[in-house]
Amino acid sequence: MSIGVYFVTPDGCDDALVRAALAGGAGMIQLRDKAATDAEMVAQARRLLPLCRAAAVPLIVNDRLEVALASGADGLHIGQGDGDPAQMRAALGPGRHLGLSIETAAQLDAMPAGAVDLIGVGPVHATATKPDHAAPLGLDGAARLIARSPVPAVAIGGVSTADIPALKRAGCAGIAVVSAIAAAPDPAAATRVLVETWRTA
Ligand code: TZP
Ligand code: MG
Repeated sequence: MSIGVYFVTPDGCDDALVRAALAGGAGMIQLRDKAATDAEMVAQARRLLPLCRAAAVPLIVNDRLEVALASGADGLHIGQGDGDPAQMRAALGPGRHLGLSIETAAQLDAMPAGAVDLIGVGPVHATATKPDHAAPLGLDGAARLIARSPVPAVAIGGVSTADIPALKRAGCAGIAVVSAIAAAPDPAAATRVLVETWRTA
């Protein structure tokens, strides 16, 4: 699996930001919004799905199984506190993607076989985007988890272009970012730089 640049939305994300990430070549989009209601997330996912489909890019919903199912999104991404991956896998049904956040080797060892398509390994660095994040792994710690993973992995948490060569060498399927795109003055251009850096690393 090659994803390249996986854009994870900030809370209250404007659709235009997702359009920009798609225009810049993002390979996967995750709709993550800790503040929105389920109904708002379903509505936004339904608006974004045709854009993602036109770009042949999967749209994944963070945390909320019901939103993923009601919107017809391509999958779900859950954290360690969001339920049993095997149950989520069964509830999602065949053909939908399931992602899981992994912060430690113990969590990776506890991951049920066959349930998860992709892990998000992190945080690589401390980040203000997720105030309750676990201890940062650093590039070496992230690389060790990526090497041990039975499924493809993306690295997340304060990731920037400077991290890309080491993460690609570690065997990542891609990098997952919020701020590197969302906080950039030109999000489409920032995505393009990340994609190109990934491609040539
Ligand atoms: N999970 C671990 S770190 C993180 C998430 C959702 C936030 C990543 O955001 P940023 O701005 O790319 O550091
Ligand atoms: Mg979660």
